Amino acid sequence: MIKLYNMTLALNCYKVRLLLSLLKVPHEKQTVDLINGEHKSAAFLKLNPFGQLPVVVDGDLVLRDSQAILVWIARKFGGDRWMPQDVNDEALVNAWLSAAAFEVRLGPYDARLATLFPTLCIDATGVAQRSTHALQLFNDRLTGREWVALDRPTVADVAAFPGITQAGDGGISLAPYPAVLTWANRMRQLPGFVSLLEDF
Ligand SMILES: N[C@@H](CCC(=O)N[C@@H](CS)C(=O)NCC(=O)O)C(=O)O
Repeated sequence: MIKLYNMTLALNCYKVRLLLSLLKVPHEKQTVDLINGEHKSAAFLKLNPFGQLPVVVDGDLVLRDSQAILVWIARKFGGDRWMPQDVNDEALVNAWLSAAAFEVRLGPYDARLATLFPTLCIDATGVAQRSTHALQLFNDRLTGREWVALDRPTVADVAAFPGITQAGDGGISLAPYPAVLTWANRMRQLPGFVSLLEDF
């Protein structure tokens, strides 16, 4: 069975839990105490030399990085519905996965870290401006369309959802971004959706 090294409040872990739940993939979770530095212990660094969550283990496969994990789960358990095989569609999904890992990470995700877990935030300078930049890009993209990358939900939506929707934890309001708010509610209607704090 797949094992997810996890911390409930860590948004990169939530991305993975969300897709596991949407695809109803059986798995077990092992909590890693990020707050007290367990992710920098020798035992954990053997698993992931980057010293970060999430990590997924499935037999011989040890996989880090939430985007890579989403793609792997999508392909292995969801066919090409959540991660398309078509080369153009795949490229679009990859482009928005990168936006989740970069613009969202440096904006609302880091704004939240700076507020809730200051010791885990590498550089909080300019997070407000970077949040505006990231959220405006997503709002523009989602204006007149239902999903981030394609005309159906993909891993790009799953990757973007946690950092964007928890922006309020970092004092960033989503009110100026109506298309983002509508998309977030659409995500919440997906069968199998779980919220950040939901145990399943
Ligand atoms: N690119 C990685 C980033 C992982 C990451 O930043 N994880 C956070 C938890 S959400 C972490 O482990 N932070 C502790 C650290 O970087 O020391 C991913 O997308 O999984």
